[in-house]
Amino acid sequence: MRAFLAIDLPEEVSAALTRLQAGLPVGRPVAEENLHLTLAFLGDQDEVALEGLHYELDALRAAPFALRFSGLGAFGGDRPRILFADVAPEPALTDLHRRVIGIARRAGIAVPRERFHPHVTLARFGNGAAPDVAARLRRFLTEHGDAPLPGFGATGFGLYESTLHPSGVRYELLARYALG
Ligand code: 3AM
Repeated sequence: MRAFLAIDLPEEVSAALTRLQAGLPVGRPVAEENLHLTLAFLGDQDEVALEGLHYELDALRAAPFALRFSGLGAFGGDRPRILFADVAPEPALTDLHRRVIGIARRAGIAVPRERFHPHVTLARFGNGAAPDVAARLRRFLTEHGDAPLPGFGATGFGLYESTLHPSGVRYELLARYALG
């Protein structure tokens, strides 16, 4: 199953992000219940590997920490693929990311070496937005890129299974790990 680890967002944060999405004229918005901050994408894993990982993550001890947003951004350059809310650098988050990647590798999960850019995906544009869509997205970013968003406390993260359905992606929480 396709799995990933993500920090959950408090309801007031998801609600604020959803209000922001409502003004977006282009792209496929991420459903409110699917908004999350990916800590690590684990790819396709069998149950045995995930059970081993779960056992190790359950034993992880880390303190909760505060996070805040630092504006909106897009991945994909001239042909944007993703609109996201940027998460301001936070050493405790970087450290947690590093630790869960280490734990996953020790559990036999080959996590790709990618730079960790903490973000919450707000909308997707497929393989790359066409020029007119990209222009409307740029206008949205100019107008709303600095919109204030509530900060929040990261108090835990979840192990999720991601499945694709004709109606869209569905995330199922498999396990939750509390911080502190
Ligand atoms: O929503 P975000 O951007 O946080 O993009 C996928 C999503 O991240 C990412 O994992 C999260 C849960 O699906 N993802 C999906 N496939 C991926 C891949 N092959 C991937 N990340 C890296 N490599």
